[in-house]
Parts: sequence; structure tokens; C-alpha cells
Amino acid sequence: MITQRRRLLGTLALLPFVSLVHAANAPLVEVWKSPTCGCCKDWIAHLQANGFPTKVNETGNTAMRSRLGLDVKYGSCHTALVGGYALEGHVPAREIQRLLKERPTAIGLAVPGMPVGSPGMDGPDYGGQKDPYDVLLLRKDGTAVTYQTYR
Ligand SMILES: [Cu+2]
Repeated sequence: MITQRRRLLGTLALLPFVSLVHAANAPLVEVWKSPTCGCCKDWIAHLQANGFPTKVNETGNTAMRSRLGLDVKYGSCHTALVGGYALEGHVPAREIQRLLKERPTAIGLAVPGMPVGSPGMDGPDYGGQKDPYDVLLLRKDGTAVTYQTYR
């Protein structure tokens, strides 16, 4: 029992170093969300699991969305900024990594609404259900093109 507990404490003690290593490799994702948003938290956990350090603001989501020039029709439950790009909704880490590598001229990426099966909308509560959805690349002129399709 004591040994198990010690082992757990030892693992926890390593956690800050793990995030420092990640911080060196991936840029910070700053998130604006409502304090009661559970799926937002799950999306943030998905980012962290994929090496992104995060800074979370528990308010200001709507204000930030309009400041970034994101049309409400592309809206979802949280808004974020990474490397000068906006992220709206449950955008998979894989597409964020691709965005940062390709660096297209755009406002950023959006997954409008809250599709079940997207990162943060895929917990045990959803029973493995996966709805099809698109990750959109939002252009500066207000239009959007499909960046990646998930089926
Ligand atoms: Cu959500």
C-alpha cells in the first residue's frame, strides 16, 4: 500500500517536467470558455495529451470570437488562439499541428457546433458514437473551405 502510494507520488512529481518538455516543442494554446463547459475541458485535455501547453480563460469566449473576426455561423463552445491563428470548437490536435506547419493565409480553423466523436466530444458518455464532421479553414474574407473531413 505504502509502496503504491510512493510510486504514485513519484509519478505526480514528474508531471511538471513532462509539461515543460512539451512547452518547448509546441506553442501555447490560449483558450476562452465558460466555466461550466465540460466538453471544453475535455478538448483542452486532448490538446495537452498531444503536447500543447494551454492557458485557460474561464470567460470571454463570445467577445474573443468576434474580436478574431469569426462569424457566429462557425461558432462552437470555446475559442482559442495558437501561433496567431484562431481555433473554434473541437478542432483535432492533428489539424492544429498541420495548420502550424503549413501556415496558410487564414483566420484559423473551426469545427462548428459540437459534433459527437470529435476530440472532447468522445468520452464514455457518448458510447463510441461518431458523427461525421468537417474541420473548416476560415479565410480572412469570411468564407470557409474544408480543411479535413472526419467520417
Ligand atoms: Cu463543446
